[in-house]
Amino acid sequence: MAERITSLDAIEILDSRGNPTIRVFLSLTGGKTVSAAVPSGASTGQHEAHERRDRDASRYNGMGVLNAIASVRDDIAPVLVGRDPTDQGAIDDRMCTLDGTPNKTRLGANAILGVSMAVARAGAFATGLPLYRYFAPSQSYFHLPVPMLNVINGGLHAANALDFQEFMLVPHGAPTFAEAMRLGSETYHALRAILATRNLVTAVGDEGGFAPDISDNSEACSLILRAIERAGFQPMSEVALALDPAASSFGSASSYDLSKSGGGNLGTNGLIDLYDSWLGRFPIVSIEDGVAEDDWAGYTEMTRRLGKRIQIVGDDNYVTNVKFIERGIREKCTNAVLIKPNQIGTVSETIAAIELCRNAGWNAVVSHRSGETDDSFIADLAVGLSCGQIKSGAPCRGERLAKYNRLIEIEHELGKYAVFVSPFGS
Ligand code: 2PG
Ligand code: MG
Repeated sequence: MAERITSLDAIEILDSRGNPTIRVFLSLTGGKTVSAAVPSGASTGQHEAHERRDRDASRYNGMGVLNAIASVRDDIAPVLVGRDPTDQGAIDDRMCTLDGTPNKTRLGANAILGVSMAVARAGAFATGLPLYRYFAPSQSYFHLPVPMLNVINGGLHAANALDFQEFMLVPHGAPTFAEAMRLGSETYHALRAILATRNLVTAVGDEGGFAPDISDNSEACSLILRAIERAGFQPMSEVALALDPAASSFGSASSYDLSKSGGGNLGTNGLIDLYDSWLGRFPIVSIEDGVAEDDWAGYTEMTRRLGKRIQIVGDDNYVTNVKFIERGIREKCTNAVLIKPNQIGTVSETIAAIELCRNAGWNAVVSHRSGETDDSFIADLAVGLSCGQIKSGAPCRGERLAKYNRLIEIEHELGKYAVFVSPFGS
């Protein structure tokens, strides 16, 4: 007999920054209970789906999620109990209609996404498939994503003077995902040793990367380049670099303030000139949010100038929303999109965003949030949808490793049906 949803519940748990978030429990007629937990961002795009917080200053500085939990119990559960969990599309649609607002402000995207993820897990269970395979049941070979490991944290993720938020390792010149993680981890440890020798702090930021007290953005790239060499790897062909400046956090439209790092004020073209000059100095293969989310013309210009040489990723400007990605495709703003389920609020809409990228010939990079949980949902999503890239922070801190270790496990389970190919042509 087909499984049906018998109950839905949620509790308030804490994320990796110690802030409340929601974990949803879903039970099925056969007695199985699955759960899912929702992450939370710091450098959020302004059009992201609404994260419902209580704003009750007497609890968790207003960040409690008891109202989102009430959405699950009182609004969503009554309409989903009795439904077939494999009906993901219809269930997600039903929740959106029930919410009735463009940005999921009434029920909260955190409540809706928690349920949507739990429904996907329940659907996978009901069909007897691992989650990644449930997303593509008739597929034999699955692509493991190339990891992007954020090893130096700045911007809103660390208390140093770096304006740029993420300096990532891309260990893509490896035969398997597990080997790529070894390259990444060994480079990470080489970086720690270099920082220690220079008496720089080796404490880590929100995503497990080091947060050294340096202020020169290019010095962060130099340190990583040195670490790649010290670990014994070939810069670029084995281990490359990717950046997420998250430019909305230091600028808007066409004015960028790099004074924190001593870089002065730059216009859009000046900022693109800076990136351009770095391409000659560092083995960079990808830049995300190089300009601010409202600088649509800036994205287009950056892609025109650099898009043949490197991957240009849009995050804050697209917020995993097909409406904005369609605009990006029309205006040739980027050639890749960052995919974060909680920016849009349902699994179905997340998949629609990935499929839109694929149809446009663009890359889709699945991503964690800076505030995370031990839920590894995005690992299965990246494999099931053959996304080819994932960013989940440094190879350090449990909530980051939950995703990478899940990928190692999936690769092991797939055996010869696991494919690891670099989108950066190594
Ligand atoms: C980003 C993310 C994840 P946050 O900007 O890409 O690294 O950060 O979750 O804070 O938005
Ligand atoms: Mg980003």
